[in-house]
Amino acid sequence: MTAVSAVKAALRKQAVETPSWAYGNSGTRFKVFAQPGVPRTPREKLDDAARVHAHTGVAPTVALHIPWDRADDYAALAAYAEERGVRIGTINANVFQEDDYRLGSVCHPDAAVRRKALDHLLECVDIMDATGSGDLKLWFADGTNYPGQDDVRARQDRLAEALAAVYERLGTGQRMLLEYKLFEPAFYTTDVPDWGTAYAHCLKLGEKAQVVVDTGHHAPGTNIEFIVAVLLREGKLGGFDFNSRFYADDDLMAGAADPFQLFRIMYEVVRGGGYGPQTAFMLDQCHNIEPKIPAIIRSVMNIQEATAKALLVDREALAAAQAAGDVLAANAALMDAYNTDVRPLLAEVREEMGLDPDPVAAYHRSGWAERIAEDRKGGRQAGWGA
Ligand code: PSV
Ligand code: MN
Ligand code: MN
Repeated sequence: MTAVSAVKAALRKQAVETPSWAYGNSGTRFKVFAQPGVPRTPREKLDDAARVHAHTGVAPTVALHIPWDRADDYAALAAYAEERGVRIGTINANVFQEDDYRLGSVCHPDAAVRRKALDHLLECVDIMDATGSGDLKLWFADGTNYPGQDDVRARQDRLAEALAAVYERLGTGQRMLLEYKLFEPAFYTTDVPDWGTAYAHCLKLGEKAQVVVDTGHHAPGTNIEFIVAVLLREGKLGGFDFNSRFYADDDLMAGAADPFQLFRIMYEVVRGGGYGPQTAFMLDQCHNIEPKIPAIIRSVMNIQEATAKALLVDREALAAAQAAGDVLAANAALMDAYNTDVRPLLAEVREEMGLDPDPVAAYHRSGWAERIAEDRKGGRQAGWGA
Protein backbone atom coordinates (compact mmCIF):
# COMPACT_ATOMS: atom_id res chain seq x y z
CA MET A 1 0.00 0.00 0.00
CA THR A 2 1.30 3.42 -0.82
CA ALA A 3 1.25 6.00 1.93
CA VAL A 4 -1.62 7.82 0.25
CA SER A 5 -3.74 4.71 -0.06
CA ALA A 6 -3.18 3.98 3.64
CA VAL A 7 -4.27 7.52 4.47
CA LYS A 8 -7.35 7.12 2.29
CA ALA A 9 -8.22 3.80 3.92
CA ALA A 10 -7.96 5.39 7.35
CA LEU A 11 -10.18 8.29 6.25
CA ARG A 12 -12.82 5.95 4.89
CA LYS A 13 -13.08 4.35 8.31
CA GLN A 14 -13.49 7.62 10.18
CA ALA A 15 -16.54 7.91 12.45
CA VAL A 16 -17.78 11.21 13.86
CA GLU A 17 -20.80 11.14 16.16
CA THR A 18 -23.31 13.94 15.79
CA PRO A 19 -25.33 15.21 18.78
CA SER A 20 -29.13 15.14 18.69
CA TRP A 21 -29.22 18.55 20.37
CA ALA A 22 -27.32 20.22 17.53
CA TYR A 23 -30.30 19.63 15.21
CA GLY A 24 -32.75 21.52 17.43
CA ASN A 25 -33.12 25.24 17.97
CA SER A 26 -30.59 26.71 20.34
CA GLY A 27 -29.33 30.09 21.39
CA THR A 28 -27.84 32.04 24.20
CA ARG A 29 -29.38 33.34 27.39
CA PHE A 30 -30.39 36.37 25.32
CA LYS A 31 -32.34 34.74 22.52
CA VAL A 32 -33.14 31.46 20.89
CA PHE A 33 -33.67 32.02 17.17
CA ALA A 34 -36.18 29.59 15.69
CA GLN A 35 -35.24 28.06 12.35
CA PRO A 36 -37.57 26.49 9.80
CA GLY A 37 -37.77 22.72 9.69
CA VAL A 38 -36.06 21.86 12.96
CA PRO A 39 -37.00 18.47 14.42
CA ARG A 40 -39.99 18.13 16.72
CA THR A 41 -39.19 14.63 17.96
CA PRO A 42 -36.17 12.40 18.58
CA ARG A 43 -37.08 10.50 15.42
CA GLU A 44 -36.89 13.66 13.34
CA LYS A 45 -33.47 14.39 14.84
CA LEU A 46 -32.41 10.92 13.72
CA ASP A 47 -33.80 11.66 10.24
CA ASP A 48 -31.57 14.74 10.05
CA ALA A 49 -28.55 12.88 11.40
CA ALA A 50 -29.15 10.25 8.72
CA ARG A 51 -28.91 13.02 6.09
CA VAL A 52 -25.55 14.09 7.50
CA HIS A 53 -24.34 10.51 7.33
CA ALA A 54 -25.75 10.00 3.83
CA HIS A 55 -23.76 12.96 2.51
CA THR A 56 -20.52 12.52 4.48
CA GLY A 57 -20.37 8.73 4.92
CA VAL A 58 -18.55 9.19 8.22
CA ALA A 59 -21.25 10.16 10.73
CA PRO A 60 -22.82 6.78 11.54
CA THR A 61 -23.91 7.41 15.14
CA VAL A 62 -26.04 9.95 16.98
CA ALA A 63 -25.67 10.96 20.62
CA LEU A 64 -28.86 11.19 22.63
CA HIS A 65 -29.50 13.46 25.59
CA ILE A 66 -31.92 12.28 28.24
CA PRO A 67 -34.55 13.64 28.92
CA TRP A 68 -34.39 15.81 25.79
CA ASP A 69 -34.71 12.65 23.71
CA ARG A 70 -37.11 10.75 25.91
CA ALA A 71 -38.90 7.84 24.21
CA ASP A 72 -41.48 5.32 25.36
CA ASP A 73 -39.57 2.53 23.72
CA TYR A 74 -35.82 2.99 23.31
CA ALA A 75 -35.31 -0.30 21.50
CA ALA A 76 -37.84 0.91 18.92
CA LEU A 77 -35.99 4.23 18.67
CA ALA A 78 -32.74 2.34 18.03
CA ALA A 79 -34.47 0.21 15.40
CA TYR A 80 -35.79 3.38 13.75
CA ALA A 81 -32.25 4.78 13.66
CA GLU A 82 -30.98 1.62 12.00
CA GLU A 83 -33.69 1.73 9.40
CA ARG A 84 -32.42 5.20 8.55
CA GLY A 85 -28.82 3.95 8.31
CA VAL A 86 -27.50 5.32 11.60
CA ARG A 87 -27.11 3.98 15.15
CA ILE A 88 -27.59 5.40 18.63
CA GLY A 89 -24.25 6.44 20.09
CA THR A 90 -23.42 7.99 23.43
CA ILE A 91 -26.14 8.49 26.01
CA ASN A 92 -25.73 11.89 27.65
CA ALA A 93 -27.19 12.28 31.11
CA ASN A 94 -28.84 15.49 32.24
CA VAL A 95 -28.66 16.29 35.95
CA PHE A 96 -28.61 20.04 35.61
CA GLN A 97 -31.99 21.28 34.46
CA GLU A 98 -34.27 20.78 37.42
CA ASP A 99 -34.90 23.08 40.36
CA ASP A 100 -33.66 20.36 42.72
CA TYR A 101 -30.17 20.77 41.23
CA ARG A 102 -29.68 24.38 42.32
CA LEU A 103 -26.80 23.32 44.61
CA GLY A 104 -25.63 20.46 42.45
CA SER A 105 -26.63 16.91 41.56
CA VAL A 106 -24.41 14.03 42.68
CA CYS A 107 -22.38 16.49 44.81
CA HIS A 108 -25.43 18.16 46.38
CA PRO A 109 -25.34 18.46 50.18
CA ASP A 110 -28.76 16.76 50.46
CA ALA A 111 -28.65 12.97 50.13
CA ALA A 112 -32.16 12.90 48.64
CA VAL A 113 -31.08 15.06 45.70
CA ARG A 114 -27.96 12.95 45.24
CA ARG A 115 -30.13 9.85 45.11
CA LYS A 116 -32.42 11.42 42.51
CA ALA A 117 -29.43 12.32 40.34
CA LEU A 118 -27.92 8.87 40.71
CA ASP A 119 -31.23 7.25 39.75
CA HIS A 120 -31.19 9.28 36.55
CA LEU A 121 -27.66 8.17 35.73
CA LEU A 122 -28.64 4.54 36.33
CA GLU A 123 -31.70 5.04 34.12
CA CYS A 124 -29.32 6.20 31.40
CA VAL A 125 -27.49 2.87 31.64
CA ASP A 126 -30.86 1.11 31.21
CA ILE A 127 -31.29 3.17 28.05
CA MET A 128 -27.84 2.09 26.90
CA ASP A 129 -28.94 -1.53 27.35
CA ALA A 130 -32.09 -0.91 25.31
CA THR A 131 -30.40 1.01 22.50
CA GLY A 132 -27.15 -0.96 22.34
CA SER A 133 -25.16 2.16 23.16
CA GLY A 134 -21.67 1.59 24.53
CA ASP A 135 -20.93 4.94 26.16
CA LEU A 136 -22.47 6.98 28.96
CA LYS A 137 -21.29 10.57 28.92
CA LEU A 138 -21.29 12.35 32.22
CA TRP A 139 -21.04 16.08 32.45
CA PHE A 140 -21.87 17.65 35.80
CA ALA A 141 -22.83 21.28 36.24
CA ASP A 142 -21.99 20.81 39.92
CA GLY A 143 -19.93 23.38 41.74
CA THR A 144 -20.19 26.40 43.99
CA ASN A 145 -20.39 30.14 43.43
CA TYR A 146 -18.93 31.45 46.66
CA PRO A 147 -16.01 30.56 48.90
CA GLY A 148 -17.34 28.66 51.89
CA GLN A 149 -20.62 27.76 50.17
CA ASP A 150 -19.96 24.04 50.58
CA ASP A 151 -17.17 21.71 51.59
CA VAL A 152 -15.13 21.23 48.44
CA ARG A 153 -13.57 17.96 49.66
CA ALA A 154 -16.86 16.49 50.80
CA ARG A 155 -18.23 17.21 47.36
CA GLN A 156 -15.41 15.14 45.85
CA ASP A 157 -16.36 12.27 48.19
CA ARG A 158 -20.00 12.49 47.09
CA LEU A 159 -18.94 12.55 43.45
CA ALA A 160 -16.73 9.49 43.93
CA GLU A 161 -19.57 7.61 45.61
CA ALA A 162 -22.01 8.30 42.76
CA LEU A 163 -19.46 7.47 40.07
CA ALA A 164 -18.67 4.17 41.78
CA ALA A 165 -22.36 3.25 41.87
CA VAL A 166 -22.72 3.97 38.15
CA TYR A 167 -19.51 2.14 37.35
CA GLU A 168 -20.79 -0.90 39.21
CA ARG A 169 -23.92 -0.90 37.04
CA LEU A 170 -22.08 -0.85 33.69
CA GLY A 171 -22.37 -4.01 31.64
CA THR A 172 -19.89 -5.70 29.33
CA GLY A 173 -18.81 -3.44 26.51
CA GLN A 174 -20.12 -0.34 28.27
CA ARG A 175 -18.00 2.61 29.40
CA MET A 176 -18.49 5.83 31.24
CA LEU A 177 -16.91 8.95 29.82
CA LEU A 178 -16.30 11.68 32.37
CA GLU A 179 -16.22 15.19 31.00
CA TYR A 180 -14.54 18.13 32.71
CA LYS A 181 -15.22 21.83 32.34
CA LEU A 182 -13.34 24.74 33.80
CA PHE A 183 -16.35 26.80 34.83
CA GLU A 184 -19.98 27.59 34.04
CA PRO A 185 -22.59 27.36 35.35
CA ALA A 186 -20.60 27.34 38.61
CA PHE A 187 -18.31 30.34 38.89
CA TYR A 188 -16.14 29.64 41.94
CA THR A 189 -15.46 25.89 42.12
CA THR A 190 -16.52 23.27 39.63
CA ASP A 191 -16.50 19.70 40.91
CA VAL A 192 -14.91 18.28 37.74
CA PRO A 193 -13.01 21.31 36.47
CA ASP A 194 -10.05 19.78 34.67
CA TRP A 195 -8.57 16.65 33.13
CA GLY A 196 -6.56 15.91 36.29
CA THR A 197 -9.68 15.64 38.45
CA ALA A 198 -11.47 13.57 35.81
CA TYR A 199 -8.41 11.36 35.42
CA ALA A 200 -8.05 10.81 39.20
CA HIS A 201 -11.67 9.64 39.45
CA CYS A 202 -11.43 7.44 36.35
CA LEU A 203 -8.18 5.87 37.52
CA LYS A 204 -9.76 4.80 40.81
CA LEU A 205 -12.85 3.47 39.08
CA GLY A 206 -11.13 1.22 36.55
CA GLU A 207 -10.79 0.53 32.85
CA LYS A 208 -14.36 1.27 31.89
CA ALA A 209 -14.04 4.85 33.13
CA GLN A 210 -12.40 7.21 30.67
CA VAL A 211 -11.92 10.93 30.30
CA VAL A 212 -13.63 12.92 27.56
CA VAL A 213 -12.03 16.10 26.29
CA ASP A 214 -14.46 18.81 25.24
CA THR A 215 -12.31 21.22 23.27
CA GLY A 216 -14.29 24.22 24.55
CA HIS A 217 -13.82 23.49 28.24
CA HIS A 218 -10.37 24.90 28.99
CA ALA A 219 -8.85 28.18 29.98
CA PRO A 220 -7.75 30.26 26.98
CA GLY A 221 -4.28 29.25 25.88
CA THR A 222 -4.44 25.73 27.33
CA ASN A 223 -2.39 23.27 25.32
CA ILE A 224 -5.13 20.73 24.62
CA GLU A 225 -2.98 18.47 22.46
CA PHE A 226 -0.64 17.96 25.39
CA ILE A 227 -3.57 16.79 27.52
CA VAL A 228 -4.56 14.45 24.70
CA ALA A 229 -1.03 13.03 24.49
CA VAL A 230 -0.88 12.42 28.25
CA LEU A 231 -4.33 10.82 28.46
CA LEU A 232 -3.56 8.54 25.52
CA ARG A 233 -0.27 7.54 27.08
CA GLU A 234 -2.16 6.61 30.24
CA GLY A 235 -4.84 4.70 28.30
CA LYS A 236 -7.48 7.08 29.63
CA LEU A 237 -8.69 9.04 26.61
CA GLY A 238 -12.28 7.93 26.02
CA GLY A 239 -13.24 10.53 23.46
CA PHE A 240 -13.79 14.08 22.37
CA ASP A 241 -16.56 16.59 22.30
CA PHE A 242 -15.42 18.68 19.35
CA ASN A 243 -16.47 22.27 18.89
CA SER A 244 -14.60 25.53 18.67
CA ARG A 245 -14.37 28.59 20.77
CA PHE A 246 -13.06 32.10 20.72
CA TYR A 247 -13.79 32.94 24.35
CA ALA A 248 -15.37 30.33 26.61
CA ASP A 249 -17.65 27.35 25.88
CA ASP A 250 -18.79 28.87 22.59
CA ASP A 251 -19.89 25.56 20.98
CA LEU A 252 -19.16 26.85 17.48
CA MET A 253 -18.42 24.53 14.55
CA ALA A 254 -15.37 22.30 15.08
CA GLY A 255 -12.36 23.60 13.22
CA ALA A 256 -13.90 27.02 12.61
CA ALA A 257 -12.04 29.09 15.18
CA ASP A 258 -8.68 27.35 15.20
CA PRO A 259 -8.14 24.68 12.53
CA PHE A 260 -4.46 24.50 13.45
CA GLN A 261 -5.33 23.46 16.99
CA LEU A 262 -7.66 20.77 15.65
CA PHE A 263 -4.82 19.49 13.47
CA ARG A 264 -2.42 19.44 16.44
CA ILE A 265 -4.95 17.49 18.47
CA MET A 266 -5.56 15.01 15.66
CA TYR A 267 -1.84 14.58 15.19
CA GLU A 268 -1.45 13.55 18.84
CA VAL A 269 -4.41 11.20 18.43
CA VAL A 270 -2.78 9.54 15.41
CA ARG A 271 0.67 9.55 17.04
CA GLY A 272 -0.71 8.07 20.27
CA GLY A 273 -2.63 5.22 18.60
CA GLY A 274 -5.97 6.81 19.47
CA TYR A 275 -7.39 6.91 15.95
CA GLY A 276 -9.96 4.13 16.00
CA PRO A 277 -13.23 2.99 17.50
CA GLN A 278 -11.81 3.01 21.04
CA THR A 279 -11.94 6.82 20.91
CA ALA A 280 -15.35 8.45 20.58
CA PHE A 281 -15.09 11.38 18.18
CA MET A 282 -18.19 13.37 18.97
CA LEU A 283 -19.45 16.82 18.12
CA ASP A 284 -20.91 18.93 20.91
CA GLN A 285 -22.11 22.09 19.22
CA CYS A 286 -24.99 24.50 18.93
CA HIS A 287 -25.88 26.26 15.71
CA ASN A 288 -27.59 29.38 16.92
CA ILE A 289 -27.54 31.50 13.79
CA GLU A 290 -26.44 29.20 10.96
CA PRO A 291 -28.59 26.48 9.34
CA LYS A 292 -28.04 23.36 11.35
CA ILE A 293 -27.65 20.42 8.97
CA PRO A 294 -25.14 22.11 6.63
CA ALA A 295 -23.26 23.39 9.70
CA ILE A 296 -22.99 19.87 11.04
CA ILE A 297 -21.85 18.59 7.64
CA ARG A 298 -19.25 21.39 7.57
CA SER A 299 -18.04 20.44 11.05
CA VAL A 300 -17.64 16.81 10.06
CA MET A 301 -15.68 17.93 6.99
CA ASN A 302 -13.45 20.16 9.12
CA ILE A 303 -12.62 17.18 11.32
CA GLN A 304 -11.92 15.09 8.22
CA GLU A 305 -9.53 17.75 6.94
CA ALA A 306 -7.64 17.97 10.23
CA THR A 307 -7.46 14.18 10.34
CA ALA A 308 -6.21 13.89 6.77
CA LYS A 309 -3.45 16.39 7.51
CA ALA A 310 -2.50 14.55 10.71
CA LEU A 311 -2.34 11.26 8.81
CA LEU A 312 -0.16 12.87 6.14
CA VAL A 313 2.58 13.91 8.57
CA ASP A 314 5.83 12.30 7.44
CA ARG A 315 6.49 10.61 10.76
CA GLU A 316 9.86 9.22 9.69
CA ALA A 317 11.15 12.61 8.63
CA LEU A 318 9.75 14.11 11.80
CA ALA A 319 11.36 11.48 14.04
CA ALA A 320 14.70 11.90 12.25
CA ALA A 321 14.61 15.66 12.68
CA GLN A 322 13.63 15.30 16.33
CA ALA A 323 16.41 12.80 16.99
CA ALA A 324 18.92 15.11 15.31
CA GLY A 325 17.68 18.03 17.38
CA ASP A 326 16.82 19.85 14.17
CA VAL A 327 14.13 22.12 15.50
CA LEU A 328 13.31 23.80 12.21
CA ALA A 329 13.15 20.60 10.17
CA ALA A 330 10.92 18.99 12.80
CA ASN A 331 8.59 21.96 12.80
CA ALA A 332 8.62 21.99 8.99
CA ALA A 333 7.59 18.33 8.87
CA LEU A 334 4.46 19.16 10.82
CA MET A 335 3.75 22.39 8.97
CA ASP A 336 4.15 20.76 5.56
CA ALA A 337 1.35 18.39 6.44
CA TYR A 338 -0.79 21.15 7.94
CA ASN A 339 -0.35 23.35 4.88
CA THR A 340 -1.34 20.62 2.44
CA ASP A 341 -4.65 21.24 0.72
CA VAL A 342 -6.36 17.92 1.50
CA ARG A 343 -9.69 18.82 -0.07
CA PRO A 344 -8.92 17.05 -3.38
CA LEU A 345 -7.83 13.93 -1.46
CA LEU A 346 -11.05 13.94 0.55
CA ALA A 347 -13.10 14.48 -2.60
CA GLU A 348 -11.46 11.34 -4.02
CA VAL A 349 -12.15 9.42 -0.82
CA ARG A 350 -15.82 10.39 -1.04
CA GLU A 351 -16.05 9.37 -4.68
CA GLU A 352 -14.48 6.03 -3.82
CA MET A 353 -17.18 5.66 -1.16
CA GLY A 354 -19.87 6.35 -3.76
CA LEU A 355 -20.59 9.81 -2.37
CA ASP A 356 -20.76 13.24 -3.89
CA PRO A 357 -17.34 14.88 -3.48
CA ASP A 358 -19.01 18.03 -2.15
CA PRO A 359 -21.35 17.05 0.71
CA VAL A 360 -22.63 20.58 1.40
CA ALA A 361 -23.58 21.15 -2.24
CA ALA A 362 -25.16 17.70 -2.42
CA TYR A 363 -27.22 18.48 0.68
CA HIS A 364 -28.43 21.76 -0.80
CA ARG A 365 -29.39 19.98 -4.02
CA SER A 366 -31.18 17.19 -2.17
CA GLY A 367 -34.26 19.27 -1.37
CA TRP A 368 -34.22 18.07 2.26
CA ALA A 369 -34.11 21.60 3.72
CA GLU A 370 -37.20 22.66 1.76
CA ARG A 371 -38.99 19.44 2.63
CA ILE A 372 -38.50 19.72 6.38
CA ALA A 373 -39.38 23.42 6.35
CA GLU A 374 -42.67 22.45 4.72
CA ASP A 375 -43.38 19.30 6.76
CA ARG A 376 -42.28 20.32 10.23
CA LYS A 377 -44.14 23.18 11.72
CA GLY A 378 -43.34 24.21 15.29
CA GLY A 379 -39.86 22.68 15.65
CA ARG A 380 -38.62 22.30 19.19
CA GLN A 381 -35.78 23.92 21.02
CA ALA A 382 -32.79 21.68 21.62
CA GLY A 383 -33.20 21.78 25.38
CA TRP A 384 -30.89 24.62 26.25
CA GLY A 385 -32.91 27.40 27.77
CA ALA A 386 -36.09 25.37 27.30
C1 PSV B 1 -22.23 21.99 28.81
O1 PSV B 1 -21.04 22.68 28.84
C2 PSV B 1 -22.17 20.95 27.76
O2 PSV B 1 -21.80 21.60 26.55
C3 PSV B 1 -21.23 19.83 28.06
O3 PSV B 1 -20.10 19.99 27.25
C4 PSV B 1 -21.98 18.58 27.70
O4 PSV B 1 -21.23 17.69 26.96
C5 PSV B 1 -23.11 19.12 26.88
O5 PSV B 1 -23.38 20.35 27.50
C6 PSV B 1 -24.32 18.30 26.85
O6 PSV B 1 -24.76 18.00 28.18
MN1 MN C 1 -19.40 18.59 25.94
MN1 MN D 1 -19.84 22.45 26.83
